[in-house]
Formats: sequence, structure tokens, C-alpha cells
Amino acid sequence: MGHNFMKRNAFWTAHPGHHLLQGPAHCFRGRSMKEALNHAEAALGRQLWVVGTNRTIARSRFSTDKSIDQWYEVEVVPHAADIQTKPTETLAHDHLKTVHKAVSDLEDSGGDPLRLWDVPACLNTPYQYLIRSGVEVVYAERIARHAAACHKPRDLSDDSSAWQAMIDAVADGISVAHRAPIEDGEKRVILVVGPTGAGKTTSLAKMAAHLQLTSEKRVGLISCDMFRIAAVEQLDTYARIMNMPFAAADSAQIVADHVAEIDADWILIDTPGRGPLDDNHLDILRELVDVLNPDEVHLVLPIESAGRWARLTAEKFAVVRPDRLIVTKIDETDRHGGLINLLADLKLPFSYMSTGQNVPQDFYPADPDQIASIIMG
Ligand SMILES: Nc1nc2c(ncn2[C@@H]2O[C@H](COP(=O)(O)OP(=O)(O)OP(=O)(O)O)[C@@H](O)[C@H]2O)c(=O)[nH]1
Ligand SMILES: [Mg+2]
Repeated sequence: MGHNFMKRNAFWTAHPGHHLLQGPAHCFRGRSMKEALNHAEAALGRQLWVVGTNRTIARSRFSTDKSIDQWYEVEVVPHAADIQTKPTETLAHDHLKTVHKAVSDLEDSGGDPLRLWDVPACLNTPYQYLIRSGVEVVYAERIARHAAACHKPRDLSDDSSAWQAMIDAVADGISVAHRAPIEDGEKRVILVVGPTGAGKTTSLAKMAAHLQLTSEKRVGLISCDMFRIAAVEQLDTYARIMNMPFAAADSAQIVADHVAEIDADWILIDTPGRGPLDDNHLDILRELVDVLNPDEVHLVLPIESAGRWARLTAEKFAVVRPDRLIVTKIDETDRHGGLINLLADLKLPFSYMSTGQNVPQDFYPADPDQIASIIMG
């Protein structure tokens, strides 16, 4: 365990001692970093300063085999004559100091000091599979690095063990939200929030059924979605089918009154959907959270929103302090890498996975091994 995803800054970094160097930088390219350096040394000799590195990944839009073309670039400057006036040892010491500083700056900024790492050949097939399933390169590389760190190369020599090592590495990085069993006499309040049509009401109904079945406690439902026509009826219908108390409210105080009055152990509250740019709506939700102080706030996002939109949504919904994530519409995509991106970008543990429209089926508490299997096909 302990696989930690971090957001990485730009891969391309300039050498901190760049200003000491004379002459233009030369760029060399190779299939590996070593090959790029070999080209540089063949052209300019061995006395080189490496001032930058880069790895480029290109996927052909027209290629039928969907293979990934990647190469490495190294930017070098030959040693300048005038800075050689310093004794070599001092130069080497200065150089080392700047490298140490660069590494610690990168670590401080959440960057990746090991950016020259090559994916071992034995892990390349599952690594490329992760990329094709939509996992961002930076996260796929971290997963591969974790898999490599957990095994000796000879243990990964055949395809199935390399594949299994990657599945395990994916599972190691998946954090799931925990929920302590509810005590007698305790009342827990759960809120679902999220953008329009994400699957909040459906997920709330599924969660209600799941809690009733697994905890044998009473569950009550509240809808605060008084704006959308038929929104209240949608949840009320589920409440009637599942024989649960139900109430509707249009202000934070009325919701709080219902929470106090409803005779149930779990109170599940549905909220209206709005886009992340609707600040007024977020203010109303924040007031609700301030008044209720819920035990759990589940942000609901469809898997296909992973990426820029999910990051923006999570950033805006942060005012209502979500502490876990329900991912919906997992059945509507054939690329499940978005699960990794959501987890790594949003840094919220998963609570539930929703895999279809059927209530109460198609809904599972998040499980790292199961999620890893979904991602790895
Ligand atoms: N395929 C699929 N459809 C889903 C899933 N979850 C919800 N839906 C469907 O998505 C649509 C919207 O679901 P709702 O639960 O009403 O979404 P909501 O977030 O409450 O919507 P608003 O309240 O209008 O913001 C419905 O047709 C659901 O059946 C899922 O996991 N898979
Ligand atoms: Mg709804």
C-alpha cells in the first residue's frame, strides 16, 4: 500500500546553472534517454552539460494499431572554456549543488525528480494498455514505477505476471472511503452533491437500498430539489417503493427540521444539480452544509467527466467540503482509465461505483481490487 499519486509539473525543466553556460543548446533525440545522450556525445564529445530533458508521446490519430510513439530528448551545451577557469572539482561541486536544489525544489512543488525513469520492457504492454484506456501518462508512469519497485525483474519475465503486477500496483493506489458502523441511537446525515444529470438521485436511491439491506438500520430520504419539475416525485417514488420515510424541503432550516423529525438512523439528502459555474447555487449548498454539518458529502461525477471538467467541478464544489466520490456511468465507456485520473486529480477517496440505470442494482461500494480489474479490462 501507500502508492501515492502526485500532480506533476511540466516535464521539461531547465538546468538551474543554465546562465553559467555559453553557446547555444543542442537538442538530441533517441528512443531512450541513453540513446539520446549517446547521439549527443557522438556529435559534441563527452564534456557536456545536460540542461534539459523531455519525453514526448505521440499517438497517431490515423493509426489503426493505436500504438504509442514515444521518444526522449536531451538538451546539452558543451562545456564553455571560460567557466573551466574554475577548478574542475569546484565545478563538479557547484553542479551537484544545483542538481540537489533542483530535486528538492521539484519535490517541494509536487514535481517528479525521477523524470528520467524508463518503463521497463517487461511492463511495457500493460503500461501501454493503461495509456490507451485513458490514464494520464504521469499517473501510468507512477503505477509502472510502483509495480517495478514491488518486484524483482525476473519475477516479471512472463506476460501474465507483469500484467498481474500492474493490476496490483493499480489496486495499491486506489483509496476508498471508510464508514464506521452506525451505533444504536446515532443519526447519520449523508448528502450527495454534483453537476446536473450526474446521477445523484439515482445513486442516492441505490445507496439507501444498500444501507437498508446491509446495516439493517432505518433509512429516511429528503429531497431539496424543489426547482426541477418532477425531481421531488422521483425520490418520493423510490422512497415509497423501498418503504422509507420521505420529506421535501426548500431551505436549509427546513431540511434541518426534517432531519431532526424523521425517525431513521441514516438520513440521505438529495440536492439539485447545477453546473460548477453557478456560484449562487454553490452558496445555497454551502449554507445547507453549514447548517447540517453532514457526516458524509459524496461528490457525484460521471466517469467521462474525468480531466479538466472534473478538476474544475471539484474545485468549485470544494466549498461544500465533499469527502468522497461516487463515480457513475461506468457502463457508458469502454475506457476506464478516467477512474485513475479522477482519484489522482481530485484526491477524494471513492465511495461507490455506479454501473447502470437499474435501482438498486448496478451500484457497488468501492473496492480497490475490483476497480483495478475494471481499469485493466
Ligand atoms: N448508464 C447509466 N446511467 C445512469 C447511471 N446513473 C444514473 N444514470 C442515469 O442518468 C440520468 C440522470 O440520473 P439522475 O439520478 O436523475 O441524475 P441527477 O444528478 O440526480 O440529475 P439532476 O437532479 O437533474 O441534476 C438518469 O437517466 C439515470 O437513469 C449509471 O451509472 N449508468
Ligand atoms: Mg436529481
